[in-house]
Amino acid sequence: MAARTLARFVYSKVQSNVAVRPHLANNIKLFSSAANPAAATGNYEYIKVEKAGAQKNVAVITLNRPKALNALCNGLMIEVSEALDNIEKDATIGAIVLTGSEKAFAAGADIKEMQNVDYAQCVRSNFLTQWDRLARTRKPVIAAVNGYALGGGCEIAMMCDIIYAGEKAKFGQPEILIGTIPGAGGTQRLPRFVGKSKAMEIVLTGNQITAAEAEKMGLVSKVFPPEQLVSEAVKLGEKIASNSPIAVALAKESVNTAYETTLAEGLHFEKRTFHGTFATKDRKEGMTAFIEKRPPKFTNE
Ligand code: CO8
Repeated sequence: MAARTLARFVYSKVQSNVAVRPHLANNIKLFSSAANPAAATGNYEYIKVEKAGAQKNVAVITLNRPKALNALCNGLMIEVSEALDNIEKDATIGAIVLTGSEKAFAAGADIKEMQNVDYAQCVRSNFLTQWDRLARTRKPVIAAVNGYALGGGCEIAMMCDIIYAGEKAKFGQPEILIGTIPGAGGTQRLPRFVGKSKAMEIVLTGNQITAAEAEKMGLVSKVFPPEQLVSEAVKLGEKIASNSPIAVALAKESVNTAYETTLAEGLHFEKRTFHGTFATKDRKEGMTAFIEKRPPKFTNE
């Protein structure tokens, strides 16, 4: 594919979300409306978006490209980015669950889409950079991984804040088996989560690891029977969403800062951020509610 053809392909994918599927724009608008209880039902091609939980305050994004085991084609990743943009704007949503099917969370980037791309095209089009949108999400994201989370699938799970897995989940970075290397964090996030030796083994062999192994390594926080996984992830999302959204956003930012700074800088950032919570009404309300022995009423102020 010539560079211009690739650029046109990417451009046309973006345009197709607006022009060919005008209903999407309508859904985006609806999704932002707290007044409409059915608003979360997005009409996408490769994903489903719903509101879940007793108070419908958890957004569930389900990757839905079953014939390709949720391979992460460009169109799918654009839809995930659009859904995240809408969810971030929706004040009724306090947490996000990202999941796939029982067979596959995602079997990686779409190999068929990448097969004939060359280096110059990758550089010129900044190939697959939109994947970073997930890592930049300010609301907490829980990955609920059933089945395969391979290559880009494992990498997008690691872009989430918490990973829950089904008992039959399989994680891996098999890029080495197809002549390339991980390109969305596999060589960077994985060693930070599981240590160098285990990360090297996974990346250099392409071997898959089980949910139990992933939990033991600290990649996954809990493992559930496959059919309970999404509801457990939603329960976790509900628990997080019951807290002050400002405090949740600051806590997430502070934990993520641990990966980017020295200990001294990180501790300073944490301390100043902690001090900053004393400028919020939610901090006052939380402590007052504790002393008055009643549940807090957070207002996100
Ligand atoms: N891309 C495209 N199609 C895929 C992919 C994929 N990654 N994985 C599966 N499929 C398709 C198959 O081609 C097949 O389609 P068809 O029926 O048309 O032939 C269909 O899904 C079903 O797959 P299988 O028949 O292979 O199913 P199995 O149950 O036999 O095997 C596996 C399941 C083990 C998951 C197998 O499909 C597999 O090994 N898939 C590829 C896994 C892989 O190598 N992933 C890494 C891809 S590279 C990558 O992710 C790099 C990320 C870089 C991101 C950079 C961002 C900046």
